[in-house]
Amino acid sequence: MESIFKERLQQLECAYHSLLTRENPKEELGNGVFDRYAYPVLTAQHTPLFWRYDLNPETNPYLMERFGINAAFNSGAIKLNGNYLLVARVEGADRKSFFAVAESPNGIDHFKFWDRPIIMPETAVPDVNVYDMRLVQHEDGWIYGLFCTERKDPAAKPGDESSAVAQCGIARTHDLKNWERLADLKTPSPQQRNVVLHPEFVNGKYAFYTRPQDGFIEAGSGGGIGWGLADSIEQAVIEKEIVLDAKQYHTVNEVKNGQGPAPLKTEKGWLHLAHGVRNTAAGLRYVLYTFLADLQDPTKVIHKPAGYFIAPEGEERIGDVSNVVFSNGWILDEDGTVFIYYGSSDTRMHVATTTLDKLLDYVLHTPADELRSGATVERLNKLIDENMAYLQKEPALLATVQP
Ligand code: M1P
Repeated sequence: MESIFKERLQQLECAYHSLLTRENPKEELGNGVFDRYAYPVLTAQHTPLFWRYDLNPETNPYLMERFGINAAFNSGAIKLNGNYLLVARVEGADRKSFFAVAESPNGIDHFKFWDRPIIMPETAVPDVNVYDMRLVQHEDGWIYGLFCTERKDPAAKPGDESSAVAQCGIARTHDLKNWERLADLKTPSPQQRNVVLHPEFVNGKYAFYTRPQDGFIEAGSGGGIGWGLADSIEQAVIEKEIVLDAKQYHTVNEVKNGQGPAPLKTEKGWLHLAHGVRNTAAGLRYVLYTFLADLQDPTKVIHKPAGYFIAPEGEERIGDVSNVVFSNGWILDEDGTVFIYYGSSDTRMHVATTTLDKLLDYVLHTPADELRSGATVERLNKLIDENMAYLQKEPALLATVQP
């Protein structure tokens, strides 16, 4: 028995080591806007063996998993001391999510979980489930983690074991190790998810992107990416909530949408990444889209390319909740590289890379959705006309691009 245990442990260690040290090559060609990579950056198998197994042969002679990990996805992201850190949503086999930090020296591969998950202090009403943390380095000097806290709906009828209430939990830290929990955000909406803190004060107040929703799943009449101000962060209360990017008929966000990570400040405006959800016969489809908001008035959307920026592809399409990409973390490097971290199908994490220049070019020069097929055809014909005219003037190019 002892030799079986030892052999199995050796095999597990070997597989774990290869996974953690595997290089993650950039995929070829791409669409010119961003690059994908060959492998996910985090999966359930990236969690340490000493989380999943009792490593004592006396108490676990078969070397069975004693603590199942189902998934590692939807991660907040931040760069600290030169390292790329993801605060992942790790989901146990028991369906409970918790937060754990994984660190990489280059943001693309070699992500390794810290030895212990985050111990998130609770409020007077304990969270049943916590997930999808957005990390923000705020100008007040703290790093904030805003996340969804879910509890059973106290108004659920007897026998209803699935109705829940989602709200925004707020915690702060300087090192991602020690966290101070603050009061949950209060807003005029019955439920909230996808709440994100704006990195700067606005009129001396804390500013929040919200996602007002009527029920746990349905954004309902509230829908859209909202915005509100609060005097205090310790007891954050938003009295007035407005919608800055509404859901819209026959677009990628017809059912609902939500802010991704905190926006990046650029010279052209606040650059946003968000998710949009549409209905299909096969269920909901989650994609990522971008938009730019005015620097002086962050509630004013000034550019919004039509359609999606990233949609699920290949293995990304399949998982616990299929046909989903979701992002709540990105990192802007000093050299202008942007690391976009996104979860696929509520199962695993990926990275895509681009630059701030490319993102601004994309958001400024991709035409907006004009909301009709006819207008889409007009837009396509305009591009074809311009290309035809250009190809006539450039015979060398005409030899490679055959119209
Ligand atoms: O299952 C897809 C996503 O569903 C929720 O997002 P939203 O509130 O916009 O519907 C979240 O639970 C998210 O974690 C999940 O990826």
